[in-house]
Amino acid sequence: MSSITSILEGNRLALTRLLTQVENDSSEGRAALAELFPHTGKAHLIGVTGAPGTGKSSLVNQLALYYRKNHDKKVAIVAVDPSSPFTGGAVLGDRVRMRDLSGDEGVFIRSMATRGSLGGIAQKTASIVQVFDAAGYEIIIIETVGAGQSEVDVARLAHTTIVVEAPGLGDEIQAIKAGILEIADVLVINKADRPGVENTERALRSTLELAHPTKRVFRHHGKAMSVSAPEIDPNIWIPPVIKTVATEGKGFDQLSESIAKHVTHLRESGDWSVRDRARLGSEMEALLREALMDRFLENIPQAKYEEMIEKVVNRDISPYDAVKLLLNGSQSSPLAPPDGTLRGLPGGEELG
Ligand SMILES: Nc1nc2c(ncn2[C@@H]2O[C@H](COP(=O)(O)OP(=O)(O)O)[C@@H](O)[C@H]2O)c(=O)[nH]1
Ligand SMILES: [Mg+2]
Repeated sequence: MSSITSILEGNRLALTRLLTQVENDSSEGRAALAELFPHTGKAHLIGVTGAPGTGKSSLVNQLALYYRKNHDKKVAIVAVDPSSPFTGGAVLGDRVRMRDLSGDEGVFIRSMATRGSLGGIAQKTASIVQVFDAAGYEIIIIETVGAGQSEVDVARLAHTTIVVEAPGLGDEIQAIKAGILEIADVLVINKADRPGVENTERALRSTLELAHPTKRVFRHHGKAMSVSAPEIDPNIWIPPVIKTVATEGKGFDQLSESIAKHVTHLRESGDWSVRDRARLGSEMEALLREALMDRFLENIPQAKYEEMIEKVVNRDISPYDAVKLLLNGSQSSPLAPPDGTLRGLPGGEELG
């Protein structure tokens, strides 16, 4: 039986092996990804992001358990967080909680090594997610630590992005950046058992109101009328605010209900395909950039490249001129290789 067939049939050993190949960006991995790709596009990708310590890993655990118990869905967890219990940096309590999920054949947990460039991590995460999707995991939860660009990258990858906040993380305004709210489809205040929940909720709702006004005032026959945003446009999604206690499994009925509503919204508004297209488009673009750069560097001797940087550093020429010289100076144009293939792309030979 081919390894592809094993993956499609849900063989865990074959899956583990392939995930490693994909993470190492091996040629076997790339070939398998190309073969598996037609089987993808079925899973619901849920991103979970937020500051360290807000309880993301605990929440992801509980959410996975919830989908197992109440929906009997196959769940994969991809943790892109150096402090995640899944990545081995676990305190004992986290390991104990992990026991809830281990031994369940319907759950697969994979942690990502976080070395390498941010772009590289996003690319690998996208590939890993494709493997799980093809292997029949219906819910794929991606946990990333809230650290700027990685949040945005995950939001781009996921259909539904959950932003996790928690009370008592110092200055509320600091914790609740407007930028993070822009990517949130569902807002969670975890640790709702802790003091200060009301403050966090108030701060969150007022920031949210700025980003997504829920009421608009109209002048109608000289009278001011307040109309709620969904009445104006039913396609507008206003992120709900859900309170959870991840350590006790509280609030997960409401959380899963909000997630389900978001899926319905994505389907009905057409945003599901819009997001799918944007995600695959940016993945393709990243691969294209990488392939073009590889090909370009192949045609330019390293010494020449270094020499050009030197000239720019000495202010002899501008970066623009350096690029122009490098592009014109190569033997063959990097855009038109003699063998007509795009090297470095999975299945590149088909692109001639
Ligand atoms: N009191 C309380 N503690 C929680 C809750 N959720 C998580 N924790 C604890 O907060 C700490 C950080 O949780 P973790 O899931 O690792 O957070 P992460 O860094 O965001 O992934 C752990 O000690 C958890 O047991 C909660 O709802 N209430
Ligand atoms: Mg974590």
